[in-house]
Amino acid sequence: MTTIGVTVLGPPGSGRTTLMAAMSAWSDGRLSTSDPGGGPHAAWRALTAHGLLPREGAPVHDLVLRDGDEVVAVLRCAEVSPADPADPAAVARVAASDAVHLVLDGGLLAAGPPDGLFEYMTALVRRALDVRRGVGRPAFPVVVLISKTDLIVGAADAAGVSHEERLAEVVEAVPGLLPVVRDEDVTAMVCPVQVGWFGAAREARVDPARVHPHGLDQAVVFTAGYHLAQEESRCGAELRALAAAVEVRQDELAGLGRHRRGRRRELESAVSAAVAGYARVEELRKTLRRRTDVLSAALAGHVPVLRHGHPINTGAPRAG
Ligand SMILES: Nc1nc2c(ncn2[C@@H]2O[C@H](COP(=O)(O)OP(=O)(O)OP(=O)(O)O)[C@@H](O)[C@H]2O)c(=O)[nH]1
Ligand SMILES: [Mg+2]
Repeated sequence: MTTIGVTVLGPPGSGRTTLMAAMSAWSDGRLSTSDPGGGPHAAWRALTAHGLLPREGAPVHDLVLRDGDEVVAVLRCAEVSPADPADPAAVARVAASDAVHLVLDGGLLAAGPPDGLFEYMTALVRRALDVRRGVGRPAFPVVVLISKTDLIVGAADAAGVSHEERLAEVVEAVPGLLPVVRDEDVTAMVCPVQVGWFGAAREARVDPARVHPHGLDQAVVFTAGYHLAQEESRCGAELRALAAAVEVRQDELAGLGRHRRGRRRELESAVSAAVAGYARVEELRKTLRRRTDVLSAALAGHVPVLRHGHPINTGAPRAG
C-alpha cells in the first residue's frame, strides 16, 4: 500500500479544512476518495445535510484513493499554516513531505492579495526543497489549489469580465506569486477549486443547496499519479540491478570448474532468489503502470502542469 505524505499549506481561513472535507467525498464513478477515520467525511455530511461549515479540521487524516474497489494510494494529509520560513522544525516538516499542496484563497486573489503573504509560503517551500536537494532527494511535486473560485467568478461578474478569462488570468499569475513553482526540478500543477457558492461573508452555516464542489479530483489524482510514477521508475532501476546481478552470477557459473560444488550451489541459489525477486518487482511495476495509466487518463489536459518552469499540456503525472 502506497502512503503519500501531503502537507496542505495555506494561511488561516484559506479553505483547507472545507476542501479536505469535500475531497474526502469526491467520486467520478471509477475513481473515488474517502477517509476511513471519518473526520473530513463527517464534516462533509454535516455540510451537505445541514449546511454546517467545518470549524476545525483534523490535523492529520488519510484520504484513500480507489480505482473501483482497489485502493490505489493513501494520501496522509496534514493541514499546516505557513510558519516562519526560518523555523527549522517547520522547514523539516515540509521537507519530509512527498507532496505539498499550497492553498491560495481565491477571494484574496480576486481582490489583489496582501503583500508578503505568498512570499512567506514560497520561502518556506524553497527552504524545504533546499534541504532535500542538500541530501540528494528529489523535489516534491507542488499543487497550487486556488480555493473559493466562486469569489473570483463573482468579482468577474461584478466587473463585467468573462469568468474563463478571469480564471485563466488568475492561474497564469500563480508563478509570479509563488515563483517556487518555476524551480528547475519542480513539477507543479495549478488547480482552481471551489466547494460551494458561499460568497464572501464568513457564515457558520450555509444553504446546503449552495454546496457545489468543483475541480477537487485533480489535486488528488495528480499527487497520487506523480508518486506512483516515481515508484514505478524506482522499480525499473531495481529490475535493471537484479538483471545485472543474475548475469554476473551466471557468468561466474559458466566459468566454474566442476570440483567447486559448494560455490556452484551458492551461486545457483543466489540466481534463483534474484529471479524470484525480479518476478515480484516486475509484477509490482505492472500494477503501478496500470494505476498511473488510469490516473493520467483522468487528469489529461484538465489542468495546467508546469515542469521545470514550463507549461506542459498533457497533464500526465509522470515523475521527471
Ligand atoms: N466562497 C467560498 N468560501 C469558502 C469555500 N470554502 C471555504 N470557504 C470559506 O472559508 C472559510 C474558511 O475555510 P476553512 O476550510 O475553515 O479554512 P482553513 O484554511 O481550514 O482555516 P483555519 O483552519 O480555520 O485557519 C469557511 O468558513 C468558508 O466561509 C468556497 O468554496 N467558497
Ligand atoms: Mg482548518
